[in-house]
Amino acid sequence: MHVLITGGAGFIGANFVHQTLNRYPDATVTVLDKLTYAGNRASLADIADQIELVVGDVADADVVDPLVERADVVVHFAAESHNDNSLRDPSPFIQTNLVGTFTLLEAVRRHKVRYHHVSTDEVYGDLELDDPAKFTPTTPYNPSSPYSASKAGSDLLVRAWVRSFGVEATISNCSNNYGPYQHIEKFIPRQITNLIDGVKPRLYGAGENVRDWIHVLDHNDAVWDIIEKGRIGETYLIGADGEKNNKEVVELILELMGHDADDYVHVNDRPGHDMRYAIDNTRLVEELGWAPTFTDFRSGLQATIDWYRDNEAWWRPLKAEVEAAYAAQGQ
Ligand code: NAD
Ligand code: TDX
Repeated sequence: MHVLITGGAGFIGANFVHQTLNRYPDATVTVLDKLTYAGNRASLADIADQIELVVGDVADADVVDPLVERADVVVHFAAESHNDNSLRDPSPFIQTNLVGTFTLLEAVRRHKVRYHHVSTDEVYGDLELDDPAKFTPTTPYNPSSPYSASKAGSDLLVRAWVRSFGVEATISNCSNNYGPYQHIEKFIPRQITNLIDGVKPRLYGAGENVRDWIHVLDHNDAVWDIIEKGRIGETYLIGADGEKNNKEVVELILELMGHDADDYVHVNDRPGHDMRYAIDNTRLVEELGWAPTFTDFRSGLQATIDWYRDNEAWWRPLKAEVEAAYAAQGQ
């Protein structure tokens, strides 16, 4: 089996590349990654001799076409992924997330290659804190930010290419991931690395916003289950019943790192900040038999803290620039 993994030098993609080699030792793996600020060659260093890394843009048809032609399956992770960046400058989100997905879809259509599209629960907008509802595969799309709008648009392109051109595709919409190799611009690794640096964690607004946390390895196991057993044209929601508000998460990080649980600061809120995400994973569990392995958030978070402590060389070069950009926003 020849697998083409886009965005394989990013957080979820790099974990997926490692998991793919464990799950299919005989697979041939090609990674297509532009190595933007979010891509890191070091995330693949230990397996560099077992994969092919092509540095290129998913929106470049000349690069994409020959790679797709020789693949049996394309798993598309590459994206601009950070909401705060999309509020500062939306343009790369449109180019990579929409034009990039369009470019891949045209190539898989031409070469009749199986395609899996990795997306987010943010396409559904947000829920009220007291709403008993969760997102399901039939929840209407209602994205809030340039990031989530670009992901929503890319999902709709996939659906249209399935219906109009018979492309063999599946889509997954997953909740917030945590784990090793996550860029330190994101909430959990930002606070862990702040504390390592003796800086207090930064909570946007009141910190009541709820995210439905899932360990990245559980997300990726579900992606492989969908590729192997999922129904073509279907959307699967991936989540592990991990709802927590941001304040609870910061308090737990502080406690696990040996600080007082209230030793954080409130900073400017994110404009348009989604209040709550929650996933109903019934289809994934009942149809494909998936179950999460990381069911204890506390121990998953402890392992993640240990990873950032043990891998300072991986994140240190990024820290000053990330914090300078946040400081400019009062965050
Ligand atoms: P990330 O920002 O850590 O990594 C993105 C990767 O894509 C980087 O390696 C980057 O270099 C690469 N890339 C960016 N633009 C590219 C381009 N034009 N061509 C080729 N490569 C390009 O992102 P992530 O958190 O690993 O997210 C991966 C995917 O999962 C995204 O599609 C995201 O929308 C989705 N997702 C993320 C989460 C989450 O919690 N992080 C949750 C649900 C879904
Ligand atoms: O310093 C911070 N303080 C803070 O309170 C940061 C960086 C974030 N936050 C809040 C904002 C969110 O409510 O924490 C929550 C999580 O923030 P992010 O890590 O930026 O994630 P989010 O915006 O929820 O989006 C993530 O999950 C869905 C990923 O970045 C997306 O790629 C994915 O689609």
